[in-house]
Amino acid sequence: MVPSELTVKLGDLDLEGVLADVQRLIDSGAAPLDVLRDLQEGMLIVGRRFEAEDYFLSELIYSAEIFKQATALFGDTLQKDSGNTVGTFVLGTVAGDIHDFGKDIVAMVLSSNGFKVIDLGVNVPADDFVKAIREHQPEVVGMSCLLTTCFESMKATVEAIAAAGLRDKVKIIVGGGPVDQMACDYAGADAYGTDAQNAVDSAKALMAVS
Ligand code: B1M
Repeated sequence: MVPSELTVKLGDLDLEGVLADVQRLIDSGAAPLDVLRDLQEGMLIVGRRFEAEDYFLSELIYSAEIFKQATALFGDTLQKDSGNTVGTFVLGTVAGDIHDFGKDIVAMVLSSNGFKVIDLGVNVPADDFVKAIREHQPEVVGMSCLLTTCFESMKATVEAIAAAGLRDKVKIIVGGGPVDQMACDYAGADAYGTDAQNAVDSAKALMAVS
C-alpha cells in the first residue's frame, strides 16, 4: 500500500507538514481514527529508520514530540463520553516499558466506547496491576507492550494475577507493536489487540457484550 502524504511527512520528521496536514484533515471532517492510523504508520517508518541506524535516539524523541503535537490537535474528539458504562478496564504499560502513546489512544477509544478506564500509567509493576484489580474489580485488564524485551513482564504480570487468585475474575488483553498471537499465548493472556478499536472489540467479545 502507498503510504499517505501524512505518513511520509511523519516518517521524514517534517513537523510543520504533519501539523498542517492533520489540521486540514480535521477541518475536512476526516475520522480521527483514520488520521491516527496514518500517524501510527509514520511512527513505524521512524522505527524502521531507527533500526537501520539512519535515525538515532534524538530522532526517536523528536518523532514523539511531533506525534504529541499532532494528536493534541484532535482536542477531546476522541474522548467524548458515551453516557453508559459497559465495564471497567484496568490498563497500563508493563514494567520496563515507558511507551505511552498507544496506551493513551487505547484508553481514549475505550472511554468513548463506554468503558470506565483505570489508567495505571507506564512501567507498571505486576503488583500494581494486582492492587488495581482488587480495588476496582474490572472485567478486563489490558497491558500495552512495545518492547520484545518486556514480554517477560507481561507473563510475570499474568502470573502475579493468577498467584493472587484473581485470574478467573478478569479477562486479559495484551497489545502493542510486537504483540501477536504467539506473544499472547506466551504471556497467558486471553486475547491481543493490534489497534485501539480492536482492543475495544476484543474487550466486548470477551465480556460477551455486543
Ligand atoms: Co521506542 N522503540 N524505544 N521510543 N519507539 C520502538 C517500540 C521500536 C520498535 C523502534 C525500532 O527499533 N524499530 C523499538 C523496540 C524494538 C523491540 O523491542 N524489538 C524501540 C526501542 C528499542 C526503544 C528504546 C530501547 C531506545 C533506546 O533507548 N535505545 C527506548 C526504550 C525505553 C523504554 O521503554 N524503556 C525507546 C524509547 C522511545 C521514546 C521515549 C524516544 C519514544 C516513546 C515516547 C512515548 O511513548 N511517550 C519512542 C518511540 C516514539 C518509538 C516508536 C518510533 C513509535 C512508538 C509509537 O508511539 N507509535 C516505535 C516504533 C514502532 O512503533 N514500530 C519505537 C505510535 C502509537 C500510536 O502506536 O504504540 O504501536 P503503538 O500503539 C498502537 C497499537 O500498537 C495498539 O493500539 C495503538 C493505537 O493504534 N496498542 C494496543 C498499543 N497498546 C495496546 C494495548 C492493547 C491493544 C492494542 O490492549 C491492551
